[in-house]
Amino acid sequence: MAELPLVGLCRIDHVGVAVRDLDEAIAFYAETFGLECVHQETNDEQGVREAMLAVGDDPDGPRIQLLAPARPDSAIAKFLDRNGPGLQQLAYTVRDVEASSAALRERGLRLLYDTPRRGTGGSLINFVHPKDAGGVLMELVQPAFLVPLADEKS
Ligand code: V0V
Repeated sequence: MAELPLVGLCRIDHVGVAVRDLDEAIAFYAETFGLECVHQETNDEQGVREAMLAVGDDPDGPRIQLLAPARPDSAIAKFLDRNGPGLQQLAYTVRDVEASSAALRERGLRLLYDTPRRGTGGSLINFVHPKDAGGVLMELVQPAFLVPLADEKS
């Protein structure tokens, strides 16, 4: 039997937490847990305002990602309506999100996007449907430094 291709999960990239109000959540995590916000952006396609929090001193360590809805029809708004604030996703770093997605498709899992979309800080992302990953929304993240520039692709 042919071997399945490697999935290629390298490390935990971040843990995503749905929050109603981003600024309040950033302040809560800073004042209560001493976690510093190291990056903020709005992702229009995903309909989220997000903040990355560093945990400890490792500059490459896993982050906490606070996710607040930027519009009422977004995935985060729907999650908050259904569950309230809390853990929404677990994200893994991969070197090649297309290859990892293909490997998971070969194992019969549903990937949410046919081709990767833009994620935090210029990364490329895709997701495994939570019903195919033991009830966990699993995100694959190819960091920006591993995303080829447009003129390097060919
Ligand atoms: C829904 N379900 C979840 C879930 N969301 N289970 C665990 N964790 C979650 N986050 C369950 C839900 O309770 C239902 O279970 C079932 O899945 C519903 O499935 P569905 O009808 O197919 O889908 P929806 O409409 O509930 O949407 C769920 C998905 C949606 C995962 C398809 O949230 C989505 O497209 N997510 C990907 C995009 C995203 O999350 N963007 C925000 C982060 P029962 O009741 O049937 O048992 S953006 C981001 O992370 C960025 C930018 C980044 O990291 O760079």
